[in-house]
Amino acid sequence: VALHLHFHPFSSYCQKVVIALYEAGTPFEGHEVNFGDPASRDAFRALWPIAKMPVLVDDARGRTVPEASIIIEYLDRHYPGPRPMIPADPGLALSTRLFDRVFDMHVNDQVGRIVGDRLRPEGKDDPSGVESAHAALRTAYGVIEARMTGRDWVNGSDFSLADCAAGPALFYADLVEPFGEALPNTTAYLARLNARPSFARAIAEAAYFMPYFPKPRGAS
Ligand SMILES: N[C@@H](CCC(=O)N[C@@H](CS)C(=O)NCC(=O)O)C(=O)O
Repeated sequence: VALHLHFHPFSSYCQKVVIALYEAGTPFEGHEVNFGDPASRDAFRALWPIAKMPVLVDDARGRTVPEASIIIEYLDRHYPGPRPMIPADPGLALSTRLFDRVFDMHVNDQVGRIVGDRLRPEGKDDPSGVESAHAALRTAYGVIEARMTGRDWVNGSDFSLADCAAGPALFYADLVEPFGEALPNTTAYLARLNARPSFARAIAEAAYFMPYFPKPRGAS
């Protein structure tokens, strides 16, 4: 195969790309990055000095592509699936990119702040940072709840880049800041995502790692 994805099955940004690959039925070889192993970490850093997963290497075109959204746009252009992940209509393309940003920056990265704090050494935690991440999540939930009124996917009927971003982001967000009963559209949207074969497969492949999901400080 030409496409090599350097990734980890438990990583939300990696799942985002894996969903797009499964949606298109594009063959690829996965290479698990292990940051705990210096050889794996150094090899990954040599590919992309920023050293954030995922990174796609395309042997056929001689390109190394980092950043989940950029990888999906690259796949859309060179290895297209049955329907584009970024729609041709300019208005819909803009909403797709906007909600891709909302799910990455205002959901996924906020979850990362909360979960990352759980891994900090005793005394180095940041309760006010965690509190502001929870507040940012609640604000983002309001934007998502409004968008998902009367829509199955972010753009209505067609699954897109924004839904690839939404799946892992909302899956983990609901674990750290549960949606509760006030967000029926978001709750139904996550249920649709969970039932989508591409996302269900990505989550099933990560299931073995769930016991390692960091628990809140003080929880046993
Ligand atoms: N903006 C990047 C974010 C990627 C990212 O944060 N990846 C995490 C895993 S979900 C990572 O590699 N973390 C390792 C680290 O921060 O050292 C993208 O969209 O691909």
